[in-house]
Amino acid sequence: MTGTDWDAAEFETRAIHAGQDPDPTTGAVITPIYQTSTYVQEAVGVHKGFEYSRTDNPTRSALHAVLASLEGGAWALAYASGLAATQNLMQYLLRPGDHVLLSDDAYGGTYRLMAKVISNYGIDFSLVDMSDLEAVRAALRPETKLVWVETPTNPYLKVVDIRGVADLLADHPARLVVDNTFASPYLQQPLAHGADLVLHSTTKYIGGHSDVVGGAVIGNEPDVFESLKFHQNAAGAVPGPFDCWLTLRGIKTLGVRMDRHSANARAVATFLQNHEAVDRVFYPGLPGHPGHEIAARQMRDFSGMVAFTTRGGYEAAAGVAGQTKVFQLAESLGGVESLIEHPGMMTHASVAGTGAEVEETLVRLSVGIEHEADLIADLRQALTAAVPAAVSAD
Ligand code: P1T
Repeated sequence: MTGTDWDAAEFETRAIHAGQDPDPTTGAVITPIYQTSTYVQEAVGVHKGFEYSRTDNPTRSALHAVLASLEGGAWALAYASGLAATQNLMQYLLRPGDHVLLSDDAYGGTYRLMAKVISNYGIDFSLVDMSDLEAVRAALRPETKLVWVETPTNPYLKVVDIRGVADLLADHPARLVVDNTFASPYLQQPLAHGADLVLHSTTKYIGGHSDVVGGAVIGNEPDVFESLKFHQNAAGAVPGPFDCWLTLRGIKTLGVRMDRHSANARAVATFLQNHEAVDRVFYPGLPGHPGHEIAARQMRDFSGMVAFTTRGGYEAAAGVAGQTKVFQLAESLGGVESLIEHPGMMTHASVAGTGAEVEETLVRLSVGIEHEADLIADLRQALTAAVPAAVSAD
């Protein structure tokens, strides 16, 4: 199999081979890190397709090819971060006077970019609970040009019916962008459900090892690709060759990692649901979750993110987050190691006082691929240490 023949292969095979044929010069099995800023030209305007690494770089091209393949898109563009991708996309899609519908439960940095940067350029936005299709319909305006969906959402793990939102927009000029960071393309492919564009923070599951920051946009329309590439080259938020290489290496194991993340998260969510110090558990894989059926329809499995509220107020929640040992207290998610955080004080501090504010008793877990028994034992000891008074007082 060579080049485009990989299109016929299954996901796990494409993750390892698509865009990553052996190096034609040396036969190297792994795509080289083309750590160069520029390329010699044979004559003025005569070159091998590469002129300058802001515009194109062979390691980045390989990443583009595999990302497009995994999301079932015609093209992909990689960026220096998820937010760089978001900004480039918003700048390309929006003009003064336009309006945006943004998920009321989106990553705090996406909200901050919208509210504090993009809105300075005459662009209005509304926060909507996208899991409520009637609310989406009611919030749409003639001047809405962009509907920005996360599913599952960050941090409450709400599930949005991608096909349902796409159908609402069938006769509307707004583009539907799905931030697929929490699911990864292994578990969910939004283009197949009617999204126009997919966005990733590749920092998370796609990279998978907490060693690189990156972003990506994937789509089908050729003219969108040309314009977006123009905007990216004009603005410059590109990833370096080594970052692209780390992301390529992470992608090779995406399928096996996501299977394990999902299995561990299911076990952790079930444990939390039965623990007396826990008030509510948010995990789309639990049959009682309001979005469970939609998630089961549009996702292969339910991924590794779990959130819960503790009994006993802020001190209890912050105490649990501070007392785990296997779960490390840190922002970010999607790496092989388990992380715990307090969204209200950490990842979502920038939404305090807005319609997107999160509860002070909320704790978010990125469940890694360690052994399930160690993860559960760690949470049990932290809950026992941090919440005893609250539990016995109830
Ligand atoms: O961090 P960056 O690569 O720029 O990606 C931003 C981003 C975009 N979309 C979603 C759904 C995200 O979760 C993020 C980043 N999120 C975290 C750092 C976090 O801990 O939630």
